[in-house]
Amino acid sequence: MAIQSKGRLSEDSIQLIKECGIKFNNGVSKLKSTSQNFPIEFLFLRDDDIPDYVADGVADVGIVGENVAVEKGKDIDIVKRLGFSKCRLSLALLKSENYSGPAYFEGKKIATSYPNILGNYLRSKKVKAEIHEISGSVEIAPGIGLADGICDIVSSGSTLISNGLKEVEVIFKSEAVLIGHQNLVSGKVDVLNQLVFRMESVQNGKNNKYILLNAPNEAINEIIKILPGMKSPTVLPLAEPGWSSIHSAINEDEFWERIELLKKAGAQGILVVPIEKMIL
Ligand code: PRT
Ligand code: ZN
Repeated sequence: MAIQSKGRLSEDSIQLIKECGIKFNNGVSKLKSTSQNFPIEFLFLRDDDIPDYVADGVADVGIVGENVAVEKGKDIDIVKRLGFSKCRLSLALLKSENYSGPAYFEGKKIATSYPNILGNYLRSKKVKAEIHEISGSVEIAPGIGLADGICDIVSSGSTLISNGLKEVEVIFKSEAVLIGHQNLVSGKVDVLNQLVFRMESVQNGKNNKYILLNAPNEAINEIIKILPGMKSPTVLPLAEPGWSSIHSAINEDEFWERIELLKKAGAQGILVVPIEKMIL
């Protein structure tokens, strides 16, 4: 497995692998490391090289930003979206410019490190613009007269603002992805399936909370409707007659809304605890 040696992806990639229970030694200057408890070896690389290594089969899988995976255009599979390092690839202009829509870029010069993704976008909008490929410091290009606009990665947007730019179009949304070689031998497919299963269990755990609450017995049916749980909630009698304790899992996205409904239905003493892993 190829992972970024240092940079925005490396810490979260290593954390995910460790949360999957895979132990390995990641010393600062290491280029390679073998897990002590899972049949996998890690290569620590620059992110730009990861799609090539995976396409060539030097690495079987890798973790890379989707922006890099797609830009490189190599024959690889996107096996799983990993939910971290979220960002977007956007077009931006000097803030003094009047922007009317993608046709603004007709005949203009755009600086970017993503010529392929940008080229596809411009073709889809039937806009002909000159793509000026540069490998870094893209955001200074309009200010120094090198280009009319830029196409670059944006996360908070503060880099654009501090360079006097405004974001006018989002052309691609990205997050870290697990990529795989297209023709893995069957033994390696089994290992990859185990790895994906572990990653999904970790992600499901993060997306859900374990909830425990007390309720009068007459409220149980209504509470069960609000809290469907993995199969159905656990209902245990409390020492106090006429009361029960109800346990279930609840999705992070619907959490606050459900809590309000539970309170209205008569739930009391609600406890919410994190789930480390969740096997569905
Ligand atoms: O050394 P190596 O080649 O391995 O790393 P790198 O410097 O090429 O990449 P790195 O570590 O900076 O980014 C790796 C991946 O992280 C990218 O390919 C994206 O998928 C993802 N990512 C997430 C980001 C950002 N957020 C991000 N904000 N990559 C870059 N940025 C830069 C962007 O280029 C711009 O300069 O941050 C600036 C914008 O940030 P905001 O918050 O000011 O908008
Ligand atoms: Zn890079």
